[in-house]
Amino acid sequence: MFFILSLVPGASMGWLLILLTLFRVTSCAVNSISADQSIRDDETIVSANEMFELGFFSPRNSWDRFLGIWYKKIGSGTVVWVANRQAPIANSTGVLKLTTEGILILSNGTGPAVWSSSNSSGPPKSSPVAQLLDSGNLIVRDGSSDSPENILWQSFDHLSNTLLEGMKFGMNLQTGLNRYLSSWKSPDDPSPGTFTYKLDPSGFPQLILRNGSVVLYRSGPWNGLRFSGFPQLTPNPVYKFGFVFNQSEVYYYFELLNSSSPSRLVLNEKGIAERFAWTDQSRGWILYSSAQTDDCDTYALCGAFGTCNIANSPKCQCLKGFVPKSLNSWQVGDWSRGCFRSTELACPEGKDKFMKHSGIKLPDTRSSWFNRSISLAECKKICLKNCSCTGYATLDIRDGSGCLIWYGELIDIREFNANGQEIYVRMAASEVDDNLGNSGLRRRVEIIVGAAASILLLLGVTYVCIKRKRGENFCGYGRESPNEDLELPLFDFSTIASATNQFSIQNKLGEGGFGAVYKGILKNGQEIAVKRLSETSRQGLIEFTNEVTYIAKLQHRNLVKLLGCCIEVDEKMLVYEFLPNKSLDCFIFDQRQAVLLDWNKRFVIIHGIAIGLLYLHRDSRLRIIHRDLKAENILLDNELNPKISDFGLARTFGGNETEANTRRVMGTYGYMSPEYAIHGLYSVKSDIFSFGVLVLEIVHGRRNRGFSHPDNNLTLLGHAWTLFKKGRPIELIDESIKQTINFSEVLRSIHVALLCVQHNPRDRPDMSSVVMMLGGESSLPEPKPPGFFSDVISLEGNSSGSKHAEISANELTISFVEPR
Ligand SMILES: *[C@@H]1O[C@H](CO)[C@@H](O)[C@H](O)[C@H]1NC(C)=O
Ligand SMILES: *[C@@H]1O[C@H](CO)[C@@H](O)[C@H](O)[C@H]1NC(C)=O
Ligand SMILES: *[C@@H]1O[C@H](CO)[C@@H](O)[C@H](O)[C@H]1NC(C)=O
Ligand SMILES: *[C@@H]1O[C@H](CO)[C@@H](O)[C@H](O)[C@H]1NC(C)=O
Ligand SMILES: *[C@@H]1O[C@H](CO)[C@@H](O)[C@H](O)[C@H]1NC(C)=O
Ligand SMILES: *[C@@H]1O[C@H](CO)[C@@H](O)[C@H](O)[C@H]1NC(C)=O
Ligand SMILES: *[C@@H]1O[C@H](CO)[C@@H](O)[C@H](O)[C@H]1NC(C)=O
Ligand SMILES: *[C@@H]1O[C@H](CO)[C@@H](O)[C@H](O)[C@H]1NC(C)=O
Ligand SMILES: *[C@@H]1O[C@H](CO)[C@@H](O)[C@H](O)[C@H]1NC(C)=O
Ligand SMILES: *[C@@H]1O[C@H](CO)[C@@H](O)[C@H](O)[C@H]1NC(C)=O
Ligand SMILES: *[C@@H]1O[C@H](CO)[C@@H](O)[C@H](O)[C@H]1NC(C)=O
Ligand SMILES: CC(=O)N[C@H]1CO[C@H](CO)[C@@H](O)[C@@H]1O
Repeated sequence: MFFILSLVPGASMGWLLILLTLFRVTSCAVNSISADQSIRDDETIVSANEMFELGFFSPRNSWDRFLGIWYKKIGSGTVVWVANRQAPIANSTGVLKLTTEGILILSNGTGPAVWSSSNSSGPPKSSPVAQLLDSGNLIVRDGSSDSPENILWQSFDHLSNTLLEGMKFGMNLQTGLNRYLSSWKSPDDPSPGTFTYKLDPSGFPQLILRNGSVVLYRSGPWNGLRFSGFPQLTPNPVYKFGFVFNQSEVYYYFELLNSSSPSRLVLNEKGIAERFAWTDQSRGWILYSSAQTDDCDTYALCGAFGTCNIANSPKCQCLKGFVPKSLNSWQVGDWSRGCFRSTELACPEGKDKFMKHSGIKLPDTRSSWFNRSISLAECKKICLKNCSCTGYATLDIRDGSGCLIWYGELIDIREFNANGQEIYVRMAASEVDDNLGNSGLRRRVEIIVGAAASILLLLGVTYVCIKRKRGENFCGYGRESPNEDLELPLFDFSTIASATNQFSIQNKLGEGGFGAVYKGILKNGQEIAVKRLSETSRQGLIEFTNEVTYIAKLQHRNLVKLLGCCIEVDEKMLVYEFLPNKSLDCFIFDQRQAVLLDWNKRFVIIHGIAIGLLYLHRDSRLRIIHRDLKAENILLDNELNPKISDFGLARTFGGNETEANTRRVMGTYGYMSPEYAIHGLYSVKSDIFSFGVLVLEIVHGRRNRGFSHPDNNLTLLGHAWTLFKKGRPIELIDESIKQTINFSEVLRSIHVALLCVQHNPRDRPDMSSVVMMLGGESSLPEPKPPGFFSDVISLEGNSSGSKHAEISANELTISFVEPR
């Protein structure tokens, strides 16, 4: 290009453009090079369909040059393959050359090869060609067609961190070639990180994700429809998938349903296997699904013969007929030692029986044996004959055919709500009552007991808790129902009273929506925060138990941790970890403190809140709407990382039930979305609205509530939108941190926030898009005017305010009365 420019020094701009365009057209037409041809740093080749491009690139924040393949037509250059991952080239002098032997050699121009497609140089080939196919596969072929026998080498045999359509994720059993994903070290560095996601051929094959040599996650064996541990893998509008397993090869693959809407599987730098789907230019890539969704996906979390259920607390339980090996560590949440049989097997006598467990992820198959033509009945017989056999299952759940047998300990079992499968576990005959021992039946009993427990819960938690307390030191309801058994430590009133210095005023941290919060120090020195619910508090028993139930089940870096509770006659208290740096409002709305949170920290906080909220909305499996997100409810830890607190108003919503109507409008003015404040309609999109308000407050350093711009009476939202539209968004930034801003991050935050506070819930992005947009991975749509644009919100009440409330919004007076 520069060459052409220098040829036509006097040419007008129009001519230049034409010349450049011509040059581009001709250079783009190339999708291959032949022997002795090369690609320099400023050159690329492009697949015939223009979907993929091969050339040199630098990761962000880096000068290093790598040879790679990326999406050209879409996706702003998302890299899918890298050649010289471990040997970057320092200067823009790199050259990729195809030798007459059909070997690709990459060098820095003068030095030796930094990467090559093969070490052994065979005899010269007749007409070797390196070509970038429409699939994104870089092949070296000798011959005119790309039929398999002509292919000398292909990039699809050497995966980086991305699985594309047409790649085989697995093993060629004849050559031993195992194609696996390995993570980048960081987003800025494509060299191999510690994480790998690889087909393991021992026993019945499964995919195993490791950190170095440590197993982090296991897909489970293929069961005819999907991987046993990946229930989300179901027919979907984006891709078809399958698993090939015969004498010559074993691999997973997928096919796009619409080639203009690509999808890719990526092993990211944090060791999570994520699938992305392309939407359109404005929304870009979205996170479509993730192999690991919650703690129960952690390999062997519950140890041998333990089973994990994310809806239970604690998550881990022993399989029926098994008890914890170490009761002490089990009770403090270290389940790794697992469980052992209550009654030993009587193996050689052949009297053992099997207990059926349903709805589970099959245990680790590395110590398994299988045969596809053996029926389940024969499978049972084979298992009985060998004393080290511990369980069996069918291989293919579509027709119940085949036999899969485990030897030794059963490891890494979890329970699913849907799409789980069955396993038969060997037990001593006395443990299996032929009529009742069947766990399907047990399940039904549990459901009935569970329902009864819920009713009990409504009738009077206090009673149950106090009654329980005499026996064991746990706070929960209805021991019969494991699903509702929280097993949270129950604190004595006297313990808490002495820890908080008899709830002295010096220990008081503040007044929350439902009562006072105190700092306390337990005898062992641990600092705690105690939320003492006032007797007159509107948080009744129902809200209280809601909060306890929800928080106890949630564990996330960006959520505050509940340590226990205390329920005594007239007292209800929650005990949390103590976070020394108070809540976000103490910083951003306080002139003196504001400088302590420079832009960098604020951006970390915005991101952290987004991640926490994403977890609540999507990842926690419980799917929770917070309903009262505000600066006061964001606590900061020692490193000023945000932690979302106060789930008293949280509600779970099922997979389908994404919107609900409530007659009890609660929450805090200034953060409530229009449809919630006015119609009592809440959904995840109400939280998104609150999140948008919060981000604008973090940027601007003033509350939305009570904000009225002197010039035009606009709300903070209206003011922000107006500035944004005028191209002056930077004027929104808090004076005290102006020196520290990163322009592109500020702009992006404001832009995303404005999208979040759109009037129509449908126009607001969901949390996963928000996270992606904040990460700067996609272009953003133009925001329309926000909800509550120019209203004067006249009401100063909040969630603890009067029962009768009035707000005036958009010259409309709405009143709502709380039902009795
Ligand atoms: C190439 O990079 C090295 C190290 O970064 C530098 O010392 C050298 O001057 C560069 N050479 C050229 C030709 O740019
Ligand atoms: C190429 O690499 C060699 C050896 O690694 C080095 O000596 C030389 O300076 C490099 N050349 C450029 C242009 O970077
Ligand atoms: C080439 O040889 C090096 C060192 O002997 C080895 O690490 C590398 O894997 C080989 N590459 C290929 C493509 O066989
Ligand atoms: C992976 O292993 C490294 C080193 O062993 C460790 O520092 C890191 O925390 C591990 N990461 C995960 C996600 O397990
Ligand atoms: C294995 O399956 C693949 C894909 O269906 C097929 O191409 C191949 O011929 C099969 N090999 C054998 C030995 O059955
Ligand atoms: C495929 O996707 C493109 C772009 O997203 C869309 O325009 C087209 O209608 C889709 N085709 C089919 C058959 O769904
Ligand atoms: C599977 O079982 C069948 C029938 O018992 C037998 O003929 C076959 O050899 C077995 N296959 C393997 C691999 O053990
Ligand atoms: C039981 O199975 C194990 C593991 O496959 C095997 O090593 C052992 O020989 C078998 N024992 C008998 C008696 O078949
Ligand atoms: C969820 O919604 C889909 C489509 O609206 C419907 O077919 C399905 O039955 C619903 N599932 C449940 C559990 O309500
Ligand atoms: C702003 O509101 C005040 C009080 O409601 C009113 O007097 C004033 O005229 C308004 N200003 C504008 C510019 O609308
Ligand atoms: C600003 O933020 C963007 C996105 O996070 C980052 O790529 C860039 O390096 C930052 N710039 C500065 C000067 O820190
Ligand atoms: C900004 C700020 O207040 N930081 C404090 C957070 O908490 C730690 C531990 O108490 C203090 O050392 C910091 O000064």
